[in-house]
Amino acid sequence: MNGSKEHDQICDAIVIGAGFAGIYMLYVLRKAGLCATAFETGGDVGGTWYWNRYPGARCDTESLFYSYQFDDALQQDWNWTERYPAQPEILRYAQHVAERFDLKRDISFNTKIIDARWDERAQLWTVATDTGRRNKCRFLISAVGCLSAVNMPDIDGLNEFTGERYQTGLWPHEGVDFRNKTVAIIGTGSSAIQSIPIITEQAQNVTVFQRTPNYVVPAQNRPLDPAEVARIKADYPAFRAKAKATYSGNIFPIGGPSALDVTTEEREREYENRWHTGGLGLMGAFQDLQVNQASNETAAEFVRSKIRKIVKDPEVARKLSPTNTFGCKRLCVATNYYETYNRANISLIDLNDTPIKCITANGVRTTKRDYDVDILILATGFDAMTGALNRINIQGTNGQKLTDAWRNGPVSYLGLGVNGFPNMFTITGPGSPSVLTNMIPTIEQHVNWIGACLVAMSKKNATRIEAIKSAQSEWVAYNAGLADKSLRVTCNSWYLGANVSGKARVFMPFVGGLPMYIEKCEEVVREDYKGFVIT
Ligand code: N01
Repeated sequence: MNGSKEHDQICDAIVIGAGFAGIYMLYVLRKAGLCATAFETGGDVGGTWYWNRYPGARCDTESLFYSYQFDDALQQDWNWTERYPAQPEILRYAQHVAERFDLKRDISFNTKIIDARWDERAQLWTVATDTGRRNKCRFLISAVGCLSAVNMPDIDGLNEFTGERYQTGLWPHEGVDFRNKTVAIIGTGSSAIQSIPIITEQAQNVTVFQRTPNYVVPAQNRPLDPAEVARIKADYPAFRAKAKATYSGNIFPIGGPSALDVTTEEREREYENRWHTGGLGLMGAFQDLQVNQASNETAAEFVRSKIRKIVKDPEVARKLSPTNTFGCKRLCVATNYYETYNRANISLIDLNDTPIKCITANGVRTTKRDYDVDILILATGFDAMTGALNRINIQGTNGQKLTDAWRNGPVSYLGLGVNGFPNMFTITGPGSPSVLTNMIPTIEQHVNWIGACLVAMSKKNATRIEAIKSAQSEWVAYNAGLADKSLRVTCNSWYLGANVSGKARVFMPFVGGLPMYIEKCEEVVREDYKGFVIT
């Protein structure tokens, strides 16, 4: 590490990242009387919503619930305009929160942490940034986000392309002018599926390169009805509590029976209702959709039947129809996705028939032909859950690297702490429900837990906390056992790290659901931080 000793500054905590997790962590640390500072690669707060500015970027969780609840005045004062918030509105909200609670003064923007090392003798972390700064802290708190390290696809010739090239997760702030342009989009995950309808409306011609079709449900987005907002705000804590008691922390109901224990008509009615209601609720139509393949197939076939009805060209409809388990990859929520394929200026290339050979100076070359384009968009996702942390050189006790500890997949106790990395906390880390849930309430639960832990340590005059190896191994094995019973392990999803070449195939988020997880976290506290050594 560079930097002279006189530049070292010591604070209680350093927070990595100033997205929704980072800014709330700063708030909680300050309230606890601790001195804390955050470093953020971006030029402002917002995290994922700072970077993902592609056309159509929008959250698939309802705005009234994809928001903080720690401050009642904040949740009463802030007025969301649409059922599903668009990226600019979410970014404005993050900025509002940072300004309202005067958090920006403790954030260094445009500064990336590149190195963090634990010093056992001094009981301190030393953190270095790409701007040459060096800080010391007692606690290192990761708020790096689960989907922030973009995944560069392993395609030959990417740098040969001479036109405009964009990645959905690193979209230019000034926007992109698609008028009279020919566009290639590689990837058909959530980011592509949200942006394709809008780009196709603007561009002269769009070619979509699809490797795996996804299940896409309509958002049925709409302006929020003031009466509905008033009803929720009048009883916000009760609505929040109801959401917290569900598997994913969402407000939509989860069906009671098995999909196979109702008549065909009842099942279709339920699916139709949820399709027309819109959003992720289709996942919860029946309680066994994620564990019973035959039940799952009824939902899968329902979506395929919708595709056949919407898309006029039967061959295009066939290519768009997924055959993998419904909900195994993250369900996509969008507006007019399938309808867009009825336009004359869009073509769908199935990469299973004609794989990409390489990128040329002019566009995309498949095994069949060249597609020359003005703009190439990589909608190829993220090195999820571990990528952002692994890109920092983190070293724990005895110089052990986090990348080595996680070589065979991430190990963590509760997704909060890692054995061998004392005084390091990971907000929504691997091994916690994180991406399977509504992220902002989940972030709040982790931040509150970490804040309370630090206060408890301070009361005991304790200075060091570390996850115990056996507790960690038990937790990892418990999650793996639950994941093996779920249908979520049956496809090549980013939950499993399967989208990144060479990454260990391990189901990373905790799959047991939010209520079970929260109870476990609370039990650990009740039993004096069982599974951690506090000294
Ligand atoms: O990324 P993805 P994303 N050649 O990994 C393809 C959240 N999110 O940015 O499936 C060709 O889902 C890849 O193909 P395959 C949400 O949690 C939320 O879209 O691996 N294709 C896939 O089609 C989401 O799940 C929101 O076969 C290649 C695509 O690229 C997560 O972020 C909005 C390839 C990547 O899809 C990630 O979504 C946006 C290659 N070499 C994102 N490499 C909302 O809130 C990859 N692909 C609504």
